[in-house]
Amino acid sequence: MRELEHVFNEKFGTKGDAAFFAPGRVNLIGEHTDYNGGHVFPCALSVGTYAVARKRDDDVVRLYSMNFKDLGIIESSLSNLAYVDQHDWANYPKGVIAMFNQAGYTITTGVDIAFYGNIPNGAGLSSSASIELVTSVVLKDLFQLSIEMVEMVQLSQRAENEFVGVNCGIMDQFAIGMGKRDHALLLNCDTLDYKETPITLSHQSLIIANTNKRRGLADSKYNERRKQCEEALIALQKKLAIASLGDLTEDEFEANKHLIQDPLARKRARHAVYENRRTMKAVNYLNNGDMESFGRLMNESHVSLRDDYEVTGRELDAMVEAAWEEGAIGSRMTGAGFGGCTISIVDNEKVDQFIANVGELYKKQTNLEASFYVVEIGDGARKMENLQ
Ligand code: NG1
Ligand code: MG
Repeated sequence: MRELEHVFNEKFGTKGDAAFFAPGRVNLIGEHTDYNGGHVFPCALSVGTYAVARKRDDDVVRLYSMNFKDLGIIESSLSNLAYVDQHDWANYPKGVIAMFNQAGYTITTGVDIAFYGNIPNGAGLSSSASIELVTSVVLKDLFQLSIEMVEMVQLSQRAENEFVGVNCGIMDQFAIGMGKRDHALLLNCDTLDYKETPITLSHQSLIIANTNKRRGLADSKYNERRKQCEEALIALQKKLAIASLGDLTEDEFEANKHLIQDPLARKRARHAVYENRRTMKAVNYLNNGDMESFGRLMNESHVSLRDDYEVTGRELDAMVEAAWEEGAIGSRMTGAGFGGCTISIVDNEKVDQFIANVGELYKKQTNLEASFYVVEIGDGARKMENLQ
């Protein structure tokens, strides 16, 4: 943080007004359900993106990231905040400023913002949504906007959908905006109703394992899965008055699945329906202190993502199988899939051995080096302090 303040002074030649933070996120269960109107169960992490920012008196927007030093300061003007390919990461904060303006939260002058993130990049822990939300809290504070966090979450998602062009659901931005220390959020992605659920990890640890397999064609496959689910929904709507796959119970699905002609679309929809219900059940178990059953449903989630949704791949499967072998209470891929990370719940006394053995087993299977993080669940996006 102090280093970021220093970098701000050095790059922009003056002190920042204030410092801000937004976490990364990890999803415990409920995968590929957000855009299907189902439930997700993510939590905010203690790692994330820091920002130091200053309001300017002209209309210049200058953005700098310590994580992308090579790109230097990226300069735009408020009157011309278009997406620019070479601006790379800076399109996220630019998009947020543009969406605030579009929604009538007028950003009256330019800003200087310096960023530093300690989320492992491209691992599916949502560094992009973290940048979006930290930018949102910067704007709210510097321009004294009267805007609720939920709306900042929605504007951040729109920045990603409409400005950057990634057709993501609401989960990442919601978890990062609304997260609460030592809690996960059971979120209904249709209504945005949510419940903060305490995660009491007195005897267990949450471990993220990065496969260090790049996600490759993730975006196009992500959009393909979305399309197949939409197709399935339209077929079911011929008979059922439902708004999303999240509205169906398993039994209703089984009784009507013949309406979905394409066997692939049927499989994708089956995952979406069962995963949504599984998520609700899993959180019930957790509320009753039954971590074992919660873990078992995490495992079932992975199997469904592997066999029905087909978004895991060799690396994620190898990591999860190694975790199961090493006695994880539960282990599954997390995020979009095709690479990226897994999340496991492990007994405290096994953690060191778990990391060593899973790393070794994984390497044997894939020839890749895994990275491990023992996770702390932190608070959502916020202002940290005034600097003037
Ligand atoms: P990640 O792994 O952060 O790309 C993606 C979507 C989420 C959600 C999950 C699958 C983006 C930015 N986010 O997560 O909205 O659909 O996949 O559950 O694409
Ligand atoms: Mg992302």
